[in-house]
Amino acid sequence: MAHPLPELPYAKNALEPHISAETLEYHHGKHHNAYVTNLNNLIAGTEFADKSLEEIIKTAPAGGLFNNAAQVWNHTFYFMGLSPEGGGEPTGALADAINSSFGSFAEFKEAFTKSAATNFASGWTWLVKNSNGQLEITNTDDAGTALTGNGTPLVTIDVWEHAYYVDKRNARPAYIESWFNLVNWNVASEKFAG
Ligand code: MN3
Repeated sequence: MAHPLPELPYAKNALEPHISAETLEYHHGKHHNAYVTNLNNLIAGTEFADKSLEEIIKTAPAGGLFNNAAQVWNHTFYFMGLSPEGGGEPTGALADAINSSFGSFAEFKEAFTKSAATNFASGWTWLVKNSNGQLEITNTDDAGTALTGNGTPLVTIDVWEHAYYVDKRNARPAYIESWFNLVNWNVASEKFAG
């Protein structure tokens, strides 16, 4: 069972001016696609060949198979969590949880930005709903994924340099600000409710 490269739910230029079509051509068309190709090559003829992506991530030993599988999942989660109509602030239960956990959306944004800007890795920064229904910000390194952590991941930002170097060069904080203009809080709210 070959794992597909998911189609983006928007045009390559739809996230401009925040994320360029050139970035998406590389980030989705080259990087994400390479993780998919590597994953399919690594599982062919092995015990993992017929497992779901989530099962592979949860059972693979540390190393190439885990790294490529987790990067497929992380990138799909990231791209599906963005929208040309995104940005702004969440509403409803997710907004209440953000206010309860961080004080306000502005305080959440400040804390998330700081965590993503200081994540000393090629990695990911996540907003996660923990088992108490409270929200937490966590960082993972390399291919590390909130899928195997405690709680339910709601949103993520990819802070590998390939996510922003074309558009922002070394200015990761400028990329984080752009990301906040694209977050699909409707998707995050569905995960929060789920
Ligand atoms: Mn990436």
